[in-house]
Amino acid sequence: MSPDRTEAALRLRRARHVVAFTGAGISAESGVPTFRGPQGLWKNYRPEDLANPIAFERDPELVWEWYRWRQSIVQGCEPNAGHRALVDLAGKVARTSLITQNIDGLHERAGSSPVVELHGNIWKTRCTKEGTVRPFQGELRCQCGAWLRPHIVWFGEALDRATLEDAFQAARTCDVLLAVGTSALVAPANMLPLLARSAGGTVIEVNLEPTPLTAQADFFLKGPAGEVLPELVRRAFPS
Ligand code: BJW
Repeated sequence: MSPDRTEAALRLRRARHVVAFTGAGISAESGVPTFRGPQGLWKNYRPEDLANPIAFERDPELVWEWYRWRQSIVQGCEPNAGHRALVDLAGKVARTSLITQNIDGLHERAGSSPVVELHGNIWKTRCTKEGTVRPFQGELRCQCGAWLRPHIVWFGEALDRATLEDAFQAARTCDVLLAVGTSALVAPANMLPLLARSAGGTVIEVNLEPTPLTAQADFFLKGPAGEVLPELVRRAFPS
């Protein structure tokens, strides 16, 4: 392990409150496509055509077709060693907060609880008229007759205020924030590592490549989350 990794592991070991802030990259090794980059979902689909409320108003069936296709991908995927390392970590630190931008539900399936889902969940629907949130059960219309939509935060939509405030508070008060597999491009979620850093917390970034966050992170651990995270947790808490 490089000196950087040793020092990062030491900070993790000393931490009393750790925030794990994850993005699409942590699920990539499970087979869930990321959004941006050469293999990204949005190489083939323009987000502005599908992931926004106007697109849904224009053509709900087309948007649902895209989400049903993505559900079918996620359904065939299993949590990987990166997800599991965060479950292990939670058993070793006094307090952990798992905050994800992912909508795939793989953290829960790995055994993490609670999981703060900033951008919603692909397995939930919301009635466009009544606002009721329910598990997805195949139907696209509510009993009231209105369209159900994926319970996902699209571009231009506000994140749930209380959820976001709790996430900000966790970032402000943590000793270490692990930013894993996110391009750190999408606001307001990308503010979390910066809040942690400006409140005196240590920011450890895990990614295949540098991001706009890298220059501000204390540590940049380059590599796949499914390898870097288990190694980091093992190093911080040797049994
Ligand atoms: C690995 C790896 C491995 C790979 N190991 N690493 C101009 C116009 C319009 C809007 C805006 C604008 N400028 C700013 C905005 C705001 C906008 C925004 O930030 N846009 C930016 C793109 C510029 N934000 C919003 O619109 C948000 N809402 C908002 O601001 O509301 C304001 C408001 C306030 C009050 C009232 C009303 C409104 C909402 C954002 C919602 C984001 N939703 C999405 C799509 C959901 C739909 C869907 O899934 O179908 O959520 S966007 C998409 O990006 C998705 C993700 O959660 C999010 C973040 O992506 P993430 O996770 O970082 O993935 P990638 O693919 O970008 O990166 C993967 C990374 O992993 C890479 O770095 C790889 O290297 C790495 N990696 N394999 C480790 N194995």
